[in-house]
Amino acid sequence: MAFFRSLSTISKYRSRLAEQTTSLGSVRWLQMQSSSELDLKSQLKELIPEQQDRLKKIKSEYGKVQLGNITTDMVIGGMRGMIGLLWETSLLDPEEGIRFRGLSIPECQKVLPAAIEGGEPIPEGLLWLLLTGKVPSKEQTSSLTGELQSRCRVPDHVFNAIDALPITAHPMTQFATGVMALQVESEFQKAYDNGIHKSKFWEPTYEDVMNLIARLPVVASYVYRRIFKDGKVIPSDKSLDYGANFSHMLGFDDPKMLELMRLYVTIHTDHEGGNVSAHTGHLVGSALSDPYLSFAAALNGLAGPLHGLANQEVLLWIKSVVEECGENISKEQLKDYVLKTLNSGKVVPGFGHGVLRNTDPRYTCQREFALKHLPEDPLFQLVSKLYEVVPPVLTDLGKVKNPWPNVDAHSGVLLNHFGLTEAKYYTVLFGVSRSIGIGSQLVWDRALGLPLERPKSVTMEWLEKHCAKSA
Ligand code: NMX
Ligand code: MLT
Repeated sequence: MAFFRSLSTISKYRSRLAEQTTSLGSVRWLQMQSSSELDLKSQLKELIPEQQDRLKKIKSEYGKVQLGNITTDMVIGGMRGMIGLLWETSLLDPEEGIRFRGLSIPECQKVLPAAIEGGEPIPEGLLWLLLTGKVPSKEQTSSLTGELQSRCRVPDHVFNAIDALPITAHPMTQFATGVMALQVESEFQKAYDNGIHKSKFWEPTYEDVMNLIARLPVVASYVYRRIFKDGKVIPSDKSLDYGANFSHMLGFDDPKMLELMRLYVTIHTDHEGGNVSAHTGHLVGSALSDPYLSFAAALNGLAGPLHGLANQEVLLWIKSVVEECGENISKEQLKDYVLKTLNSGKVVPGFGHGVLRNTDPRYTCQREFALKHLPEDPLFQLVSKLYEVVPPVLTDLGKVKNPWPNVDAHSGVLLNHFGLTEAKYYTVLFGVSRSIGIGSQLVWDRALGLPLERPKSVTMEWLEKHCAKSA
């Protein structure tokens, strides 16, 4: 298939990787492109017709193939396990975890361009991969860094809208308000009002998505500096890549923190389509709401404690453990604290998952980062102890389907180590990263002409009657 055509520049390693991903996931063939193909939008223009044909073929050949049975449990149980939407950019395996266009996190760490030799991938590389299904070259990634920098101007009314909120408003409220204020510059909305043909919808969507991704670090760091640093804003540094520049604008220039931010933004981008934020962005986008409206809605889902706010909850919970029991807490004491949390009707934040049934690989790569850069950090050591203590306690409850840690169990202690100690801000970081996954899929939603999302709902009476008849 031309989408994954091979080129002579593919290294042996990449060939092996391509073979491996063929058998494992969505990527049929990974290619490294020649450095002359630097324009991402032209790449998409070439890929879209092929993918449109592919979807048409799936529809005509397999449209009536069953993908599973819907049970009453699924309908009243939050649609767990129910296949319900098309999401091209990533796929989640319950045991193995996420693959971005067929690549696992360790594979991304090997093949995506890094800012320093052997360092963490830079998020622009992942954005390219999610949009095209291809591993970008270093030149392509740098070109994308430049493209994002050229789009990062944020109009004053956005800062004024944020300033209209009390400083005590939650950072996610301030951030989502900033995103809504950015919406007034939507290219999609303008084009739609001017009567654009639906075959061209993806183009202004692409413009909005790229502008949104480019502008979010500016808005997010404004929120941080407004709330926690007396409003002293730090301008963007055009010599830096996306993740590093975001860290810089927040006020953190330690090279290790820049690496952490690159890793953080890369791994939080996408988690297939059914999670609350991605699904919300896709649902709202299906009404042809523009990417700003769709992403603002997604952020409001991310702000819930069972989803993205869990990263805030984890650090606050860890700090409450330390406050009550000290840093050198024994495993027995820690177990008692976990039981106390459960007995007061709360969840243990950072553990469990709607799909995963194993330790989240996003947790594992953060643990590896900690072992490399901050092995002696007392809160990291506490997180390591939690890994031993919490799963057996949750398993003993007899109802928890996944007792293992998720991405949020680890991120806070890393940020805290480098001075970003304000837990209430953490979900904003998650939000900046998630724009890359949701935005990439929104471009494909429009390119593939995916329809309005409108599942059927039923009442309890309907279920009683229907199930009594089928029993
Ligand atoms: N602590 C206590 N109870 C839990 C936990 C946990 N960490 N995880 C699941 N349970 C309970 C859950 O509340 C439910 O109880 P009940 O029947 O009384 O309502 C029962 O176990 C069965 O739930 P599951 O089917 O295992 O999990 P579900 O798919 O419903 O929910 C989460 C998944 C992620 C919402 C849940 O594991 C949780 O609340 N975890 C803590 C919050 C968290 O870390 N969220 C972040 C998820 C990742 N992200 O970034 O979005
Ligand atoms: C996510 O990254 O969205 C979370 O792990 C939640 C999910 O996948 O359901």
